Amino acid sequence: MFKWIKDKFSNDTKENSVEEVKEKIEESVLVEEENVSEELSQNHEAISEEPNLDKKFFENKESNEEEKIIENESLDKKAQGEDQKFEEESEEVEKELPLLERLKRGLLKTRNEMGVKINTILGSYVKIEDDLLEDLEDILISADVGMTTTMTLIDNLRDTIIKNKINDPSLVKTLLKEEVKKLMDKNINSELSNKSPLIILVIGVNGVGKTTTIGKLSARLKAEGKKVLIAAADTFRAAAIDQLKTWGDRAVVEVIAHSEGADPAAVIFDGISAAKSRNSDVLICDTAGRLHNKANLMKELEKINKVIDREYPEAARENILVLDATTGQNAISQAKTFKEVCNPTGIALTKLDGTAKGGVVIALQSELKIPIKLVGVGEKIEDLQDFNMDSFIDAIFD
Ligand SMILES: Nc1nc2c(ncn2[C@@H]2O[C@H](COP(=O)(O)OP(=O)(O)OP(=O)(O)O)[C@@H](O)[C@H]2O)c(=O)[nH]1
Ligand SMILES: [Mg+2]
Repeated sequence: MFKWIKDKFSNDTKENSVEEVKEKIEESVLVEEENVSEELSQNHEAISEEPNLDKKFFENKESNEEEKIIENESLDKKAQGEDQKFEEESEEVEKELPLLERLKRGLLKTRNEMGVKINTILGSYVKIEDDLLEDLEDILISADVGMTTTMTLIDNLRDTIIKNKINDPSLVKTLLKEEVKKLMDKNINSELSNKSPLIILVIGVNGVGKTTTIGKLSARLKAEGKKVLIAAADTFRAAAIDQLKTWGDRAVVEVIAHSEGADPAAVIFDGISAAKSRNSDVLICDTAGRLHNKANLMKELEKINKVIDREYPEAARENILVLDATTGQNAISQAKTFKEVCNPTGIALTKLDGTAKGGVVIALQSELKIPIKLVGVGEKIEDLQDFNMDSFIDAIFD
């Protein structure tokens, strides 16, 4: 493969053996992890610098026993107060993290798999040659970019390198990022509809993060000043309804629910009536992930769509397909199945914080042409972000 490069450049340009390159990658991943934990501990130190309670306690050792007991009690109280203050401040620091920093932290595992490894590989070559592109190919595949997308990316990159007579490995990453953006289609619309009234139907197999995403999304839309309502149309089990109500409480958003086993279309019907009478901007509908097979899924979604079309034709629609990034290429096959039975208008990709398989984003958007609209980078209410292609690519490649 890549014979052209072999012919073009001599093989003795490669400085390191494959073993040395592997060692370098491992080293740089370790260094990266150490840097991050050092950064976090510095943050914590900054918060807990003051006051030194142990020191204060020992300074009081001259006082009598009674005083000591009183002193101890008050120190205990103070320490408890400080602990609580510390926790609150830590949370504040977390909340105040700029969006980009939060995204970068959530994508750290993927970045170690891609950006850090790519830097090491590129640093180990003095010229662009056959093996360099093969090493890049391996990295992309191991970050779950997928075989088809990886081959297309590397082929396009090779063409650009030949066409522009590029020979400097340090330029390869910028070129690769550009190729990724082209393949993902810069012009695809990643924005969640801003229309009102809007119905967001949230679909996806079980456990991918539908309910959690609904909770986070309602809080966000509410913070933007929208009137939000949730319909608990996952009636498969009582716990699902309770879980949604808990999220509704957290986000301070009303949840329209029936009991376990009720007809999901009837819940949506009630949700629409409530949304109309309350003049809501957005109605978000949870759906069941346990539909076992495509025929059942199709039947249920058809019924729900019929109710929406009949009862709320004036409402704008979003069908958000939730996919779990930790399942890597499996997420692609789920997206293909859903694309056959309904019309997903966007993808919410969850659990990116827990995986090095974030490269799946590239394959999802370029192969299926469904825009990624939301990304989940943690379990907290504020860990849902709008998908911004440039920030995302910078976060995983740099
Ligand atoms: N780390 C992490 N965990 C997440 C994220 N999104 C969801 N989860 C977790 O994934 C698990 C499943 O989430 P749910 O929201 O219950 O998933 P669901 O799709 O509604 O599942 P069913 O109702 O069973 O179909 C929960 O433990 C969530 O906390 C995320 O972005 N990051
Ligand atoms: Mg659920």
